[in-house]
Amino acid sequence: MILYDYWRSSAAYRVRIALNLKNIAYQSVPVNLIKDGGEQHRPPFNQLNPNELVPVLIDGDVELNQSLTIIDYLDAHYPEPRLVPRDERLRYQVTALAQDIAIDIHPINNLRVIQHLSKTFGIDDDGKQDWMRHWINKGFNALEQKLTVTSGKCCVGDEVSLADVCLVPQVYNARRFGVDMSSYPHIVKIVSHLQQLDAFEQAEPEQQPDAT
Ligand SMILES: N[C@@H](CCC(=O)N[C@@H](CS)C(=O)NCC(=O)O)C(=O)O
Repeated sequence: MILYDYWRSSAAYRVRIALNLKNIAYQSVPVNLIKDGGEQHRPPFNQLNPNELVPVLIDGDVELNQSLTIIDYLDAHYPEPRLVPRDERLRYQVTALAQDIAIDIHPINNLRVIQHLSKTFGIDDDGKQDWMRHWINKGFNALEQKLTVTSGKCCVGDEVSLADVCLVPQVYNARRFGVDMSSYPHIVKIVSHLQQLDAFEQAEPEQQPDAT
């Protein structure tokens, strides 16, 4: 399997965690999102994914983008451990939490959004940090409340799921942009537990070969 990856990409970080949890060996192909304007915008990568976003996963003749779709594919073909539970109630809890992060929080904080804020609207570094923190805090406030109901050691009960796979990279981003995590005790406790697991530790941005 080949993963088009970038060490600081939180969407790619989700897929790295999922691959590690399922013990799937893969080759990482780094796509530098920053250097010379970003390799994602040039061939060969933009021919592979016209969205110009990582991750992309290749498994034989299967080519997939979108981290949640990639993880859905992995769950179907490499079912142990399952990241989306079969139980209907748990499944909806897990997928809603994962989408709260991957669909509602993450996209508005993406690199291309931040670059557009500065290039088109002249927003300075303080303004960009403020934007990031605002939207992460808005999402985390809701998430924290939901986790008081659903969580055990993990986001939903004690089993690692897709929600955890999305949470850890989002908290990495939050810390990177100086979000005060003291208002989110459930999130902090869950992430402390998950970070001790090998699959999560080995997927950390600073552990990746292209980390600078
Ligand atoms: N919805 C996509 C999001 C992918 C995405 O936003 N990737 C970011 C890194 S986390 C990216 O490649 N950004 C490049 C850019 O903004 O130019 C997924 O879940 O895979």
